[in-house]
Amino acid sequence: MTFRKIIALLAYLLPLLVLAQQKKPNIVWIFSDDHSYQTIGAYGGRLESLDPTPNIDRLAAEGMRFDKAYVENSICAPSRATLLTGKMSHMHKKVDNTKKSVFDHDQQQFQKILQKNGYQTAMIGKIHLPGKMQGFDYWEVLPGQGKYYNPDFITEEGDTNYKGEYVTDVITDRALNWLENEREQDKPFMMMVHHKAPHRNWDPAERHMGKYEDVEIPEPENFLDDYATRTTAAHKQEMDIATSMNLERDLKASGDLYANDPRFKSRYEKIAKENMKGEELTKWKYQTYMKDYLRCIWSVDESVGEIMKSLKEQGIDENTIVIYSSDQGFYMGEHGWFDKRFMYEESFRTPLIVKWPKTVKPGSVNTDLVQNIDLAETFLDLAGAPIPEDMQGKSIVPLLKAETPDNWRKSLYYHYYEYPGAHSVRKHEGVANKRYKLIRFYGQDVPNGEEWEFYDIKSDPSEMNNIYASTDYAKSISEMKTELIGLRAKYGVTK
Ligand code: SGN
Ligand code: CA
Repeated sequence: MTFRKIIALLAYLLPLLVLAQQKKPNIVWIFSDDHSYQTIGAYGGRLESLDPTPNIDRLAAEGMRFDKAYVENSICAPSRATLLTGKMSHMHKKVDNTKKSVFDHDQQQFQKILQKNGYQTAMIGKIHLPGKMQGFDYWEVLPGQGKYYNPDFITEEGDTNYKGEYVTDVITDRALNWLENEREQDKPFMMMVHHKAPHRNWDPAERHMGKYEDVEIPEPENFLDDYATRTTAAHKQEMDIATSMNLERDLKASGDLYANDPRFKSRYEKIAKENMKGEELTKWKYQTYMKDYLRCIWSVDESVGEIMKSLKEQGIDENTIVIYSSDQGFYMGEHGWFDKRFMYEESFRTPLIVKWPKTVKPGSVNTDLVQNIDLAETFLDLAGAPIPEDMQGKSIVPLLKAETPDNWRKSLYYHYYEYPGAHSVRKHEGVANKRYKLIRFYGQDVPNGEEWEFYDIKSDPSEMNNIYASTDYAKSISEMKTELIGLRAKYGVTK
């Protein structure tokens, strides 16, 4: 080939290569802390009529809603470490929220691989993994849990304080600033917008205080659960609304902390005036908790709307995949609880919604078993980047294309480690498929060192009936035990 021809060929190929590079989809991953699927309108259920999330619902209407998305350890820092590494807690080693387990930032994480494969990466908001972030061109994160008001943020360069501002709004503004002004326009990107809300103590933005004021929030059917069939763990937890939720910090209705805050004046008056007790007080606590939680969600939902609007205005919405998910589920009064940690459905399960223009069928619903170990590989797959062998999930890209492989997983492994700890939930592991769930509580403060529960999710979706002792189910229980042993081996669980 002559020199001239080579030049001509290059002149022809180069723009195509640039075009191919640009065609790689952008990914915007909006995430929240402790957002239950029960409080997303698109998921239906008893709270749907409150219309809690119009923008997230729009995302679901334009994308795919995953109805069987789960975590492998229903707690914050481990879940985030799993999302970054694509590995189970015992593999990335951040098994609980305590300082005893440390997340080593030097380890492999999906964003580092994306970066090496031509993606710009940004992380804004809550990450809950102490230490400097790696693999991000831009990062601005909350220290630890962060604060709702006057939040501090940490960047590569140092700390910033946002005086007088509300955390969800700061995260949204910083994300929009990066999206509109800071990123390199000609490169594909992955932007993570990870909100603090609606984490405890559910402190809403001033502008949302009027929402739900005169509304009666429906209670779950098992609000007054007495745990009759359950083992020790459910009886001994410290996450029930009746006794573990406090009037001061959680409900902002007594004590000094919020005494001069006009947002909560009427609550203080009610608590001081009416001598509420027993069931009446528990029900009032539930109403107040739910309203504050839903008000916090409202800011997150606005954030989703603003980011979607910005993508459209920049003309990049068609080539941008938008994902909404959370670090795990949360109890909205089911079993009388708030918080998470247990392998029961409300906290084991988590929201997952994906909009992918021209690929995902708008308004579609997927019911395959997916887990938080899958997202890292999914991001790499979407970016056409290599997927390391030692990641433990599976890319959900085929599911997004409505092409679930025949050998897709039929069961999920779960393991919770933080005991003794906040809310006193005993250590447990378990296995679930679409029909049954087997849970083994073990270790400290579990009688005889081990207690089992078994649920038929089909006939008992609220998990009120532990049928581990039932001879009718002996065969299924034994099969699930075998499955548990198999999953432990598959994922390399040794403890
Ligand atoms: C804090 C909360 C707990 C919550 C943990 C973990 N208490 O300790 O209710 O379970 O965080 O949450 S608080 O009174 O300080 O808010 S997580 O999202 O980080 O896992
Ligand atoms: Ca959390």
